[in-house]
Amino acid sequence: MSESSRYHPQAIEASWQQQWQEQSLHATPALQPGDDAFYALSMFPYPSGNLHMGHVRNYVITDVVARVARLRGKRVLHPMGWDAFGLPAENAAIERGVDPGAWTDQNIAAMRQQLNQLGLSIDWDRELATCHSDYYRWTQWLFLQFLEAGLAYQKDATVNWDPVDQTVLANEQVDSEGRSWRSGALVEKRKLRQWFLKITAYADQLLDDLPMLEGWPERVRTMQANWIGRSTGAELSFPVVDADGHDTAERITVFTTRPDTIYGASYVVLAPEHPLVARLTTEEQAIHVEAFCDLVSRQSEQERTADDKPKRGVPIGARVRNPANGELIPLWIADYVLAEYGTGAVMGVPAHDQRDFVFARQYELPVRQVIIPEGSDEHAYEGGAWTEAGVLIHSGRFDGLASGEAKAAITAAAEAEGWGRAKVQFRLRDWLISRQRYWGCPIPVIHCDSCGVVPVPVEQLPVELPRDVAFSGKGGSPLAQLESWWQVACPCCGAPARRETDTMDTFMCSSWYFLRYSDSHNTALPFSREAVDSWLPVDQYVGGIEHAILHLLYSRFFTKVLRDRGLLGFDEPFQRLLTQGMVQGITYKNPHSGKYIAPADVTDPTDPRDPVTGEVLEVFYEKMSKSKYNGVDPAVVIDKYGADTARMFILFKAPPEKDLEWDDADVEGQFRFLQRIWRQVDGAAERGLSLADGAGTAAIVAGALADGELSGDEQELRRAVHTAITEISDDLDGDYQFNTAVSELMKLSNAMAAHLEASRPALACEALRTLLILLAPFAPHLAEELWQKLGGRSQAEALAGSSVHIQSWPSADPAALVRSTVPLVIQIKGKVRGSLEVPADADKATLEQLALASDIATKWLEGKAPSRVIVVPGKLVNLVP
Ligand code: ANZ
Ligand code: ZN
Repeated sequence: MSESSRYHPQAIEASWQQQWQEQSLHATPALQPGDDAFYALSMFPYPSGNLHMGHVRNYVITDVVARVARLRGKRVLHPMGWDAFGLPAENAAIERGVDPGAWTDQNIAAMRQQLNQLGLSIDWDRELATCHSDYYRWTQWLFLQFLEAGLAYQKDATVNWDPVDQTVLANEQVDSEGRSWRSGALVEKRKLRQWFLKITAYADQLLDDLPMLEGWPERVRTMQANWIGRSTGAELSFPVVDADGHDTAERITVFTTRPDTIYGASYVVLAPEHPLVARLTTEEQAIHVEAFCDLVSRQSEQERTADDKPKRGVPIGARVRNPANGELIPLWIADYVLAEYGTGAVMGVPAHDQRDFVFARQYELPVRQVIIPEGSDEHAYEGGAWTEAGVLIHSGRFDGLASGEAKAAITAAAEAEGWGRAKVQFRLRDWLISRQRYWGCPIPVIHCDSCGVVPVPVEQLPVELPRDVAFSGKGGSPLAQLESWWQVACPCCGAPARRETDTMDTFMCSSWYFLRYSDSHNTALPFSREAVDSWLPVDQYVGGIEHAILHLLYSRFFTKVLRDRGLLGFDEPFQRLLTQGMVQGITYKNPHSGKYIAPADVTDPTDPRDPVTGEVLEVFYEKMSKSKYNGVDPAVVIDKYGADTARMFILFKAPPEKDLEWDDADVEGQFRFLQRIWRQVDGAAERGLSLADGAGTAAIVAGALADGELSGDEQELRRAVHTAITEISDDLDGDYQFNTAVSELMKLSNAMAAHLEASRPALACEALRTLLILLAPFAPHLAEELWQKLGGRSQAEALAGSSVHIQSWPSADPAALVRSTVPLVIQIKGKVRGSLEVPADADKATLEQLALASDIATKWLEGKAPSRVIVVPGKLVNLVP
């Protein structure tokens, strides 16, 4: 084989990338009314400077989606950008004295180049970086929209303070042990004035619209629903009584989802942080209460509420009156009641709530059953709380009601008698968006002693980050230390005022970037209504499950607020969501020392041992990470095999939403498959086949099919081609089963190996052409190179109008899928002697005639008529002499 006919990805990939770029092949088309628009979007990366396999998988999946949509005639928007604010740049500034902006831009340049090596069909003209002022001026503009709508406000809040990073953390950034997700430091509680967005005002909509998102994984919708956590119930008030049992002016209001159980309340319990605790604690209990509060303040929320942790508490000495039955019951504080949820107070109903049950057993509080299962006795709760619905007992005038009805009846009574009201409670809190850090989007307000909070006038945006900043890493935000920056005149009254020095949570920047892509060069607005409405909602969003809650929830919130401000005209930003699985690497671990060993240090993979101690190692697959030495560098794979092989492997190895185990042998396998395709197509081109031969395919096929002139090989080949079209089209519809699509390509290639050479040029050409178009989304460089070869063009010749990537997705010919002939086995006296191709629809008589007329019959019956003929249609004819 000549050297020129070998597959060398390194020789073709970079030059095709360059040519596509020069031809603007991936430019976003202008949309005309009635165009079929398709918006394919990957979650944009943080520019760490290094592309890892998780990124590669994410972007390759989206790229195939975008390429398939283009081939199917859609007008495609496939952009990319950078989630570029955040702590790493600032930490680099503190540790190494580099400028965060310059550091980030370098990383962006490096990653853009790595992305380009993958052959992604991205429209780089729409690239954005959230840290550039031409982007963040609009983040600030949008913040002012929230402020104007009354959806941004300041309040004092007990916040999580990371003493190492010197910043406030959101609850989600604190792990189950109360440590910072980033620095690992034990998080402290501090009271600080913070900015919030009122996402709770949209809690109902964010929940109620979830069923609309049919193209989202069920799991993600459930996670969002749980995060929002809507509970329907009531607030009920228990008057505090004095030592004589008379009502005082003080009352404790509890939130309950089970007002039907109020007759079973045997105590009321407050969160230790509840504001009434200090006032209501009696002298005798004071030291116990103080000690207990101190203990609880050192526990994390997770520790306090975990099901398997013991529930602890102390009585504070006071008593309250049950407003339903007048009973006097004790007031406690306990760790399992949280100050932040509901009213921070709970009525304890041990018979019907498991936590209360455990608590009551521990402190010998009464357990009184007030709900019984229909038709059962009163002791159903023994061993645990009865939490199901049932019928009320020991509940005075409500006895005999079903618990569902009783909820309504008791709430109505409470409302009528002034001791309660219906209440819907959400777990969702308002979104704390302020950060005391430099490398973020400045919050565009000014604080004036006489005017209060004054928005920075729109024409003064952006509020730019100053560059002359000292990064000591100590004492909070560098902006707060830069007097020259924060000292300004009040835009209202001109008096000396103070610029806000907090910056925004980076989730603010990522809550609207997908809108900006629709109109990324707009200098008058973040986006025009026309552009955003014509491209959005995003048709397919692809990203990691780690963003299942916050990023997606915040983006949905932004969308709804901007819709209500008249800035856009749709309810949900992302029509379909694909959460791709992890990329896992082979991992070696010494089970005794717990140390991870790099695969390169394992000399014999069939008997993996610790290179130092000789101990036998554990071997398993786990998400690739630096600390486990199990990562595979995309650049190394591309250098060795090319981007097309990397893409094919990633797509073939597992369905996109499942975890993928990186396996070198399988990568090698994909490389060999591409090599084989190269040989098949290149071989055909050398035999003189050209795309031009395909021109008459339709005519030939139509004529030939009519009078049955396609040879067996030609029929087989056509069937394989049209089966591949049918199956791959199916695999790419909606669910994106790329792995089975690649298997279908393999089957087609096998059929070509068997039948291509024996088929006439028009049919061979149809097969080659189809193979390359179907392959193009997966292995874009190889498909282009071979397409041009078959087209008789060299790489240097103009690509315009001829690229494989601007062809049309083929449609299957149903006639080709039908077998017109089938094999018929001929037996002589029950022994198989050969077979015949016969028309698939031949009847018994015809089959008998064909069998008798065959060479096999002539040879074995020696001209005599058989004594008996047995015909099994579709299978065999047995001739008995
Ligand atoms: C009495 C009761 C009786 C309750 C019963 C449940 C079962 P969700 O569904 O999560 O909203 N609760 C209320 N505020 C609380 C707080 N700040 N900390 C801890 N627990 C709190 O749960 C609502 C239920 O959780 C409420 O209904 C209350 O206990 C408890 F048979 O009230 B229930
Ligand atoms: Zn003022």
